[in-house]
Amino acid sequence: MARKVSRLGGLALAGFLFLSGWWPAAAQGTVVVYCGVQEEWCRAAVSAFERETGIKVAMTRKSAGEVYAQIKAESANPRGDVWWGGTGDPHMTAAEEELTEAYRSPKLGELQDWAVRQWEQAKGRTVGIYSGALGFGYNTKEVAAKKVGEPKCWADLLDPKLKDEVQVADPNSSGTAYTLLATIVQLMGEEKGFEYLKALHRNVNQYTKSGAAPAKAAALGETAIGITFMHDMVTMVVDGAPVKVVAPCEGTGYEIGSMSIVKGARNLDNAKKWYDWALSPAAQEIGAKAKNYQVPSNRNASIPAEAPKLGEIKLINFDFAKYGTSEERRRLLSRWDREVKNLPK
Ligand code: S7P
Repeated sequence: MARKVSRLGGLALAGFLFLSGWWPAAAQGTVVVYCGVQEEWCRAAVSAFERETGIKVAMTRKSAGEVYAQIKAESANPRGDVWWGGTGDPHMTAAEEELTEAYRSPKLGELQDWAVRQWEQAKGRTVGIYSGALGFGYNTKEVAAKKVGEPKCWADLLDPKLKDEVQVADPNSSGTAYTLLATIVQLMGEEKGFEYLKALHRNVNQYTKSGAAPAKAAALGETAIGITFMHDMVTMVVDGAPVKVVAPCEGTGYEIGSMSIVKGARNLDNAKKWYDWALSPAAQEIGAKAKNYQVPSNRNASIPAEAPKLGEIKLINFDFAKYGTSEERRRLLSRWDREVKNLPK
């Protein structure tokens, strides 16, 4: 009798641990996802995956540079299984530092060339899941009130009338802002590029942690101009904000949003299931339903009508291999910290 009671107690305890999420991950069939896209898309993807596979997902949303730093800090005792989304450069850096696992998905053959190139350059440790161009957006009412012409070029953001009216993220935490840094250096050359960034600093009201925050601030009129990926500004337009999206006239950089499996992932099989699923057309089409308008990497996924047309934007020949290396990333970020971030205005 006593043994029966204690067995029932054990079952009750197991049930409680299962329901409260304390059951060991492998036994419960879970996967830990570090998500780099916008929260709404992260949540929509998690619900769809859980519904379709029955695998429970523990998800945290963070900016690209933050996920990279977290995976590096946890490398002796990995906690995450998959890093899904976020700009490709820190995924490339993590690949070079062997913080992530090589994997050939059966879906690889369905992907656009740029997505496969990312996988090849990273020796299979990361893969492209979407693409999008960098640009800026402005609040039409705020810009009109400042009596400046409609900004069309990077150069226009230096107008002294825009003092404290431009917002962009900090490239240490944000993949968007690191893309800006690498874009300006490639577009103008490093010395002229840093001169530009120093001049821009005079007009910057805040370096935010997350890359998309300036889009929300521009939509609310908290800043006249926000530098973000163009698709993040499009989301504001779709929501009815008085925002105009600009592809800078001098040309601009772009991202290959990426996905990697964490080296030493505790739930490796489920991580691979997420990875294969995330490369499928249906999974990639969830982005647009959550008002995220990147270009998906699966050739069979439909491109959202709202997505900025990459073929019509003057894109630079972005050197993802170079700007994704640890050395270049460290060097550029420390130069930016030294010469730009703390510059008095
Ligand atoms: O909002 C979507 C998106 O712009 O976010 C990712 C990117 O890493 C931005 O976040 P952070 O700048 O905060 O890192 C992009 O990959 C993606 O297109």
